[in-house]
Amino acid sequence: MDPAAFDPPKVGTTVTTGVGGGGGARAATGSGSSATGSLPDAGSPSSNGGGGGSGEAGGRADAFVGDAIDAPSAVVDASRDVVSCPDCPLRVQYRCGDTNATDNQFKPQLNVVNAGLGSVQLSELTVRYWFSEGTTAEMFICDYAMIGQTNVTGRFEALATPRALADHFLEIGFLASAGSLAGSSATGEIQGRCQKSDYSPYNEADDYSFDPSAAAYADAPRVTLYRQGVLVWGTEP
Ligand SMILES: [Ca+2]
Ligand SMILES: [Ca+2]
Repeated sequence: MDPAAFDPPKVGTTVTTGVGGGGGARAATGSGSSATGSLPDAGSPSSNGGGGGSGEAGGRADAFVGDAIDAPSAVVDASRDVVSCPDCPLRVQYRCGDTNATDNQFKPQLNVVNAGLGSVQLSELTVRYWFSEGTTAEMFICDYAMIGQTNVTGRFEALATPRALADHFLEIGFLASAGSLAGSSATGEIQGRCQKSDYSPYNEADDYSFDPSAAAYADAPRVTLYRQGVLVWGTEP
């Protein structure tokens, strides 16, 4: 491989100390990324904006009951009624990039879909992948993104009160340079990788968002999506 062509994998890395950690990396504007992907096989949204009845409304009905929630940083947008919205115009698809639940990394791979007609600034959107893991500092690396890996940020946050199957989340965000996500389009693949600063192993078997059966991109309500901080897709733990 031509070393000059090697794209350093550390670009876009954010290291945090576990609690409330640092902000997203402010990397330089990315490598000639096109605006949005054209949705290859990743469950393309229908052009009429319909969600095809994903049948998740029932499964998500328990979203907002149950254990005491510690000062949620996002609230439900009542005007959107996301709990019963099977055709939410914004949603997250997930593929498990690493099914080994006990090695020293986890690799959520994501595709953010806008099945609506209007465009959305990607910088308004954040994605949370929920997991349980102690206090060791962690690193996020964006291995690849169709929209340009340097446009993707990642940070970790510890929950003040752990929830079922989660005491942290990885929050993926987008720099303004990521541009907008047009209607009836998607970001295309975003390949994340997370490791602890000491490279010690994870136990992913008890992680809320981990789904080793997700061999292909599919709607993933356990990976939550926010627009300007408001939950618009999925169910928090
Ligand atoms: Ca793993
Ligand atoms: Ca865990």
